[in-house]
Amino acid sequence: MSNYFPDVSRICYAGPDSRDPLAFKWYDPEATVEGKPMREHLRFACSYWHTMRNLLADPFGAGTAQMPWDDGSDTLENAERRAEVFFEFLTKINIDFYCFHDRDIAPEAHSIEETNANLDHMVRVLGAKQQSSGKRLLWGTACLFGHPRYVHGAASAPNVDVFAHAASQVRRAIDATHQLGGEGYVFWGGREGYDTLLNTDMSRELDHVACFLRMAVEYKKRIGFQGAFYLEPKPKEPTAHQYDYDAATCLNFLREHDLLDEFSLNIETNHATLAGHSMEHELEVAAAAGALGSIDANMGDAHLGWDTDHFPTDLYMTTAIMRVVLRMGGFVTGGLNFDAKRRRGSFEPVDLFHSHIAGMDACARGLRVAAAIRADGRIDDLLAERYASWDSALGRKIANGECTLEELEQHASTSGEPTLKSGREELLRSILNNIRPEG
Ligand code: XUL
Ligand code: CO
Repeated sequence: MSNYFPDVSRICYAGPDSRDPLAFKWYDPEATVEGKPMREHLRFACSYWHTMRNLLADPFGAGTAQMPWDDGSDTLENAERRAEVFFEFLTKINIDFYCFHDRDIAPEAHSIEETNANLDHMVRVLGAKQQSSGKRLLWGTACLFGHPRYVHGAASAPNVDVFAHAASQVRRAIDATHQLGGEGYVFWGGREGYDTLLNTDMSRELDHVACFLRMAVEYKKRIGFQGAFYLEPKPKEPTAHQYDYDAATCLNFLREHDLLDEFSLNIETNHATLAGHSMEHELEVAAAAGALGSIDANMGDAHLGWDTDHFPTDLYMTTAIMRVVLRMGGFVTGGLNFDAKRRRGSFEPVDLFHSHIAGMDACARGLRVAAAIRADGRIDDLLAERYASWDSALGRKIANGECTLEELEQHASTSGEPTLKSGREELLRSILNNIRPEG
């Protein structure tokens, strides 16, 4: 193995009392929670774009990230070196999966043929690295937002030639994902949305996006790709309005265009908050529709209205996330992908480790607390009790659609004024605060 991080050896579990900055305090990959190893619950993935390609520039200043292995060129040698560094990182941080955009791993060239050849080359390089390291691809995707040709959108572009370019790019990105045994493929509508309705035929654009996705589904079936297709909601950035606004909007779009059987959602925390929702809300909406596929684990800053992609370190939030994941029986093809970047001031290579350790430990602790909440049972019991009247004969009759308004009037007039109970919010929060992590 290469040695681009000479001062870091493999990160190990040292327990909550450890003061070693380069050790896990809560993530013990083989320890079991609810009978399953933590690594299988959490299915951590590392994003190629943030870890290898993010220079930490912001709108006010240049990149600060120190990447001594990267000469900044668009050569295949540089791309291969990045892959070398990335797999050393995955091995040392002990993350099993990764995710990429086509353009993260291989440089775009002057012709489609040359670009595809670059991609094919890097797929072979990454395939060999997966083989020797045992690492796996959680999902792949196409970058349909970076190149200037996508300025007005890709699948929603007003220009059909742009749509064709995007289609050809997605075709190859699905091929790459398939060849690398990817468990899923993400559609994040980078620039699918609008800046002003003055120049936008929204319903026409949405029909085009549906055609695009339908062609992708047909292609997937044609080549025998078994992985999951995910749609990733986001309400704004880079456009003023993104069509995949939030989970409910995506589900409605998929239902309207008869695509719901073919897609589930990849929910990202900071996108949820940009939409004015909590992550828990978005996960509940997706899970209720049987469509919670995967998670982009990050978070925003409460003081900023931007998609800042902080590493997830809020323990209440990671607990809420893992409660939903446990309740739905765990991930199938999905996992927790760190779509997260270090702060601009955290520019040293070792900060890649500190940031991932912080995120992994927060998710692991969230998992342990979520399991403890379930084992404790008080919160679930209070919830069940709150709806107990719906377990009555009348409640079941209504829920089964077998009741009429007239019957209910009869019931209301004989049962008297309903007896109400407290919602007990503070009690619930107090119980939550006092539950200790399992294990
Ligand atoms: C952008 C974002 C993307 C997608 C993949 O906000 O989240 O990185 O996850 O294209
Ligand atoms: Co994302």
